[in-house]
Amino acid sequence: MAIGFKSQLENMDGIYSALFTAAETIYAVLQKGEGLKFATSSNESGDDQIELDVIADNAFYDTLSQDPNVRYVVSEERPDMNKVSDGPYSVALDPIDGSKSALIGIPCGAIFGIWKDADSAADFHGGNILAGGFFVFGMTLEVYFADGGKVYKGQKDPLTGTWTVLPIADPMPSADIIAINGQMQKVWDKWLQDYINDAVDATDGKKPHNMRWFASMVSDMKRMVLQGGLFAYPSANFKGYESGKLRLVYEAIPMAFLIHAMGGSSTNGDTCILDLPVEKLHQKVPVFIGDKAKIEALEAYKKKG
Ligand code: FDP
Ligand code: ZN
Repeated sequence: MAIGFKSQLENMDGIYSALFTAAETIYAVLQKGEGLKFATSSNESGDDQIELDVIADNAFYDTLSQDPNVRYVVSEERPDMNKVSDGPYSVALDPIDGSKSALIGIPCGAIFGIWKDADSAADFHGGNILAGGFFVFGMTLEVYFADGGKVYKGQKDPLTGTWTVLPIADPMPSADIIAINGQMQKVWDKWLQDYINDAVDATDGKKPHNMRWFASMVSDMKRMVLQGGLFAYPSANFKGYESGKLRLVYEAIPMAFLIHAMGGSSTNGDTCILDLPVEKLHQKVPVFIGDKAKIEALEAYKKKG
């Protein structure tokens, strides 16, 4: 399968080919309407799996494990790092992101990051990531990713089966759109309640920020790449949500890496997501990703308390 894209990074083309091939396999399963049922299993984070989570995890593992340049595969659906070869690169994956939303037809996708010389969980930090982004299994099969410092959008033509992958040259767009699940707002920290309340304040003729929440990070991030805004999954003073819901290694870091490459920014509230140390493979982190002005404003609210 030709993907019509040449990585700036050495010996990386086989990894992209493996990722794109697995994404095609998963998309074909979805197009047949298969995999959209709860399985009887759960993953390391305690999430109930749907059948597609398991199918997608196997699809990525099967293609990536054939590439001699892949050292480890890390996945939301696997408790430990899986050693594949002594190659230089390791890939971390959320094989199906947004699986609960996929059950009702909202586009889900897959998130990936590629690291060099990673041998332990701690090596999968944001300072070491070389490439990252996400596939969207929507009306068409699409991919958005940063390879080194360059950002690309790819789309598979459903009629010819050909991929077109082109650089996104424009800087990150800016829009007053916030993607956040408000269910925990009563138990958010006060500074976050203040930030969101001010952002959506419509009194005295003020124009409130628009609220949009797919509950599928890849879909919310696709909107961010194309239109701008802020994506937030904060911590809450509620059991199980003390560090939010999203995982640092295979959700937050690849998405932050992509948005930083577009000129955007990210934080956990105090620190850039790409500067956070990784203690555990499946650790959760509060996530705020968006344009620089919004991230700066949000951090200022937190500092103020
Ligand atoms: P899902 O559990 O359906 O895979 O990866 C976690 C994720 O979805 C994100 O895609 C999404 O942004 C978030 O969880 C949705 O969380 P809520 O159920 O709290 O809205
Ligand atoms: Zn996810």
